[in-house]
Amino acid sequence: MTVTKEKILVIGACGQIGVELTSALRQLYGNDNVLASDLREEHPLLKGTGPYVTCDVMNKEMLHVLILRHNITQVYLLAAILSATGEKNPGLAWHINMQSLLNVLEIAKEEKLHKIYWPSSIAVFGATSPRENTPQHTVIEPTTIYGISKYAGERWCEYYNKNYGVDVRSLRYPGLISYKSAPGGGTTDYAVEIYHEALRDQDYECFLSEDTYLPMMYMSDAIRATIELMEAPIEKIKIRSSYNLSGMSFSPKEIGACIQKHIPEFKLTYKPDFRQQIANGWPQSIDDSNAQEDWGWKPKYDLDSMTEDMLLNLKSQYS
Ligand code: NAD
Ligand code: AKB
Repeated sequence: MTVTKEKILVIGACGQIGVELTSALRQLYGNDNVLASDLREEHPLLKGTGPYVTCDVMNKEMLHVLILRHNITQVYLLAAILSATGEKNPGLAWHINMQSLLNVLEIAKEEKLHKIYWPSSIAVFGATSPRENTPQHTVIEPTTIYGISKYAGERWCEYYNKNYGVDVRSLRYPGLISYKSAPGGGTTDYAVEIYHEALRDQDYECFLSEDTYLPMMYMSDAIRATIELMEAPIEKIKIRSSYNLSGMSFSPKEIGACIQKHIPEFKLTYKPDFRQQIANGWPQSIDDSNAQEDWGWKPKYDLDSMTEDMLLNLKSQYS
């Protein structure tokens, strides 16, 4: 393949991360050099900002043709089934999360693509991992099908890097909080819903208990981390499974109190459902010293600054 400049394909571009990552990549590489794709219709925020195709990542032949036809050199694979949706249909979650990754890794190997990005999650950890400051290397026994698929995916990434030289890079994202595109069926989604409901009804019934601490991150930090990882010189990337990544840690009660500083009448109640059990098996906070040391990771947002920014941006959407 003779390509002189980077051409990027984002798969799952209409999801919570995809919309913002595609926009950030278009700013960096130029609109025409970032091809957005998804099963769904193009997201309104992407319309008019660059090329878009409908593509099912499970159809390997079509994906292969698309990559060749557009001279793609890098793929960001974001299509997946998240934790809560995955528990409702484990077979489908396993099939989609695994086969999508294998399709991309195999094409990357055959076509010698320059770089691949694939996100893992804090969901790889389970109840037998240390819950506070969970280290990079520790006991990893995930109990959700989502976590199992992410852990298996990490092993595949390392395997393709070590055995075939595929430059695949990965982050274990915490729960991500954003206002541009809605979250897609995760256990941490409450931390997005709560802002919408605080502004709409001043009332939110949380599906996790008040003291459930989870690792979280504001989307702009997650996008910056992704781009910094992908732009880092190859010799700095020492972990080829997936890097722990940390932003902040809080409970529903704490985020509620933070919102009440801006909306004093906001009322928060709790009705834990099946997602409580998923959250109970996940870490409360993450040790990301490998990411800090290897490629200089540092988050910017804490709970207060994120809340201020979320409310400011959502207020203008609701008015
Ligand atoms: P999302 O559900 O919001 O978006 C996924 C997108 O993939 C959707 O637009 C969906 O239409 C698309 N998709 C699904 N099946 C497809 C297929 N067969 N072909 C093409 N597209 C398909 O998910 P997200 O939150 O943006 O997550 C992206 C990635 O980041 C996933 O791998 C997820 O596990 C990971 N991650 C997300 C979070 C988070 O808090 N959002 C945290 C940790 C890891
Ligand atoms: C989920 O809750 O499933 C995701 C994640 C932490 O991977 N947000």
